[in-house]
Amino acid sequence: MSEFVVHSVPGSPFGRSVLIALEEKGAPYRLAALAPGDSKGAAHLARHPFGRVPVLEHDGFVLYETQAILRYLDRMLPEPALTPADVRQAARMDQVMNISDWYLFQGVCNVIIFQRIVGPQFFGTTTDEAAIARAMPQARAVIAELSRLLGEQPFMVGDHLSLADLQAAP
Ligand SMILES: N[C@@H](CCC(=O)N[C@@H](CS)C(=O)NCC(=O)O)C(=O)O
Repeated sequence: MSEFVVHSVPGSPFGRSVLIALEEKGAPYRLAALAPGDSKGAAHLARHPFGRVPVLEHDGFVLYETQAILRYLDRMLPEPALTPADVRQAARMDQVMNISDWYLFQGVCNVIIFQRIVGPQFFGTTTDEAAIARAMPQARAVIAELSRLLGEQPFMVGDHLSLADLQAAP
């Protein structure tokens, strides 16, 4: 099996989802670390026209978009399976992944984590408390819904780790 290369900024939640998948699969991989801001440089834009991380490189195949990467890895490396065989559990997994993309990251993480951590630490910006306050209602709604779906179980879906956990946990 040839090596998987993950181009990502260390700490990126999307990048971490991919790294967890590779760990779970026991696959040979390496993190090609980018500095914050490098995602908009020419070298990375050649891999990802929208200037985001992560990007996966595998045997000449280049793929971006975290959900696409996670599903590629799960099909390419079938053991252990990270997609439930049960149709309804698989649908629930897809739902959690989209909640994570559309409501948790967009409008919550990209505001609150940027304002509190990424901006001040890497770009020298000051925290916009009003932007955080505006994001809080959506943050509460998303956490409440993910908590409801998780219930008292250790995993988001069924009795096993799935791609839903890999995307929600980071
Ligand atoms: N839809 C993309 C989103 C990836 C994304 O937004 N990654 C963030 C880091 S967690 C990023 O690249 N931010 C850099 C930027 O916005 O310039 C995916 O699923 O891979």
